[in-house]
Amino acid sequence: MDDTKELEDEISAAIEAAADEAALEAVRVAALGKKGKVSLLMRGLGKMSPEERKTAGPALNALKTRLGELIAARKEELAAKALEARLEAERVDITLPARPRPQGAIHPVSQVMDEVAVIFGDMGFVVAEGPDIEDDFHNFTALNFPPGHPARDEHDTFFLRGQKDGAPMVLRTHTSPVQIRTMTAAVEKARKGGAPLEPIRIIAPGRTYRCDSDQTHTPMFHQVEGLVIDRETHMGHLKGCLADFAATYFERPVKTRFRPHHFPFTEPSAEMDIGYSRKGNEIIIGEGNAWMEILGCGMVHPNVLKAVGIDPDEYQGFAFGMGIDRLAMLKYGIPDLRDFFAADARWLKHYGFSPLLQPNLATGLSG
Ligand code: 2U9
Repeated sequence: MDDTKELEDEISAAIEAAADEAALEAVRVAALGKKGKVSLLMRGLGKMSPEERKTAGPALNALKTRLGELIAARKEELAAKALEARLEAERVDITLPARPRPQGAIHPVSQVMDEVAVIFGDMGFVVAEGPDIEDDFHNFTALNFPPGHPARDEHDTFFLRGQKDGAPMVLRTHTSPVQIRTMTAAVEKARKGGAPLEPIRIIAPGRTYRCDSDQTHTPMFHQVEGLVIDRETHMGHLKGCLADFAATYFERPVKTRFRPHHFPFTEPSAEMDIGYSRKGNEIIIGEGNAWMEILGCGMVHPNVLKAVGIDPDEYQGFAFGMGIDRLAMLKYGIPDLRDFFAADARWLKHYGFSPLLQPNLATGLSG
């Protein structure tokens, strides 16, 4: 019996010393496995006299039970320790700031297109779009450009190999063709419905192309043009609409003036300047004795109305056009137009806008 006590001490110490579940399992097998020390003693019972077996049997069973319990307890202990170790190793400190995820940014051109759409949207204008590749009729003839007009020259316009009605297709030089298409559709709708022409109030933002490239001109740039057609629209509506636009866009009172000008598609035509002052090399928009032109406008030329089948004695309207890139540079102090198209992520990070921003007149156009 002494050697079972010795054995029990030896195995108990081995159970206590087992550093992990695998080691503990090895101790269990060595003690209670088929060839384990305790199992061999159990097998020895068969060779004992009935007398001896009467005490040895229960003693060995009790030993086996005790060791089994010790192993089970140690197994739980080790499992708890292993879990503790995992929890420590895999701990997530939820108080850490979120991992910085590279955020994109909205390009100033997209931002300004949204702002302009919100401002004119509030005045009842709808956004209209059209193709970048246009035919001669929609880009020139319908807009009262006579044959041989310099704007039709190659130095100004990108001509494509494709032709329509014998004239080359072009990359549109303005978004005016969109207004032509809109008026044509409205005339068609009125004719089909046997109803009078419905008033038109659209803006046409989009890409435009000119064969130009220098510090202030890029071959592709962005314009937004607007068109109002109704029965009694006059220059007062034009001036009020555009003066309002300027103040709303620049989000402050802005002095405006209208200077006579000429465009083939409007008569009379004007350019609208806004007042500004210069402090050092900073431009302060709104007040001051200096003037800068921000858009062109005028009453739609009768020839343009006739070209789309609208009777100029019945209907009249005004139109305007402005460069979006230039409006962005002015409002957000962006120095070089060419950077707009350089796709430099650092530039965009600096001058770009949050994708979560929704320009609106209530809380501000630029957040
Ligand atoms: C139709 C009739 C008239 C659009 C207009 C301007 C004046 C104008 C330039 C401003 C800067 C283009 O981006 S820019 O280079 N545009 O000055 N645009 S009136 O007049 C129209 C348009 C469509 C049917």
